[in-house]
Amino acid sequence: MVQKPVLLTGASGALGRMLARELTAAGMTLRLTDITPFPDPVPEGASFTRADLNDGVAVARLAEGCGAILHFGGISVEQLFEEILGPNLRGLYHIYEAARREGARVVFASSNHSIGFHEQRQSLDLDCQFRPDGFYGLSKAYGELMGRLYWDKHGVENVNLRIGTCLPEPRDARALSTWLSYPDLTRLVLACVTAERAGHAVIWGASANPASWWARDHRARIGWAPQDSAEAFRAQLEAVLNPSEVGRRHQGGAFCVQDYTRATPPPRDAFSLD
Ligand code: 15L
Repeated sequence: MVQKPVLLTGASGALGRMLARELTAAGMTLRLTDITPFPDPVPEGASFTRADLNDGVAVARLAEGCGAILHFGGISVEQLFEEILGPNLRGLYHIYEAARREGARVVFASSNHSIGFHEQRQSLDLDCQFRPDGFYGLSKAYGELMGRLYWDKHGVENVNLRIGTCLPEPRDARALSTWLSYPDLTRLVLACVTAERAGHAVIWGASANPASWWARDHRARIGWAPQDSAEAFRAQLEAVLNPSEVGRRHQGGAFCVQDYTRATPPPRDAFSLD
């Protein structure tokens, strides 16, 4: 699978730029794409094509001959439904149709915001209920279920990375649980592309943080174990808390607070009344 080119969407975003650099350095041949121009010199071993995920023909063309699609494109923060709809829902369908045609594996940048309304004091397995904390998180749950459908119906392999907080360094108390270092993400993506078999897999995208809320996923199948940890930042970060009670209570943090209109907190157990 590694010998074939790999398509990377969202290449001009922070994670896309970092992956473009690191994956080509690791010997991968990349086709980079984004709706915005690539801001860096295109690394050796890569090419860049500007394209809109709404354009199914362009996505299909870009994926021709690819062994894997790293789907990091689309809106990456909470937005109005109409803004999310094109890139994150229709765009994802174009990615999966292209993968189906090419027999390519999809590595999907999902997010902890697909489960963001679970409380921070809860510990979750990969088969916990989706509890999206906005339209963005809902689009990530949809993306994971799209992967479920295309594996069950068409045998399209996919690995869904429920990414926590992927930054060069953690910046607040919540990230002591959610941080994913850049090197851990790079190793994770490499493992997803090179793993012999993936099926439909879900992996919590977080470093080896002792304060993690997340356990039990498909990392062994992919052959990945995180090596970094946010714990070294504890002293400087444990007092950096979200100003809102809603943000401190739930795993999605600040995303839960946006457009929140309930008078009382949602139930801790997904299906209970209070
Ligand atoms: C995400 O999914 C976002 O793309 C990113 O901007 C962060 O906010 C991250 O989650 C997080 O939860 O920290």
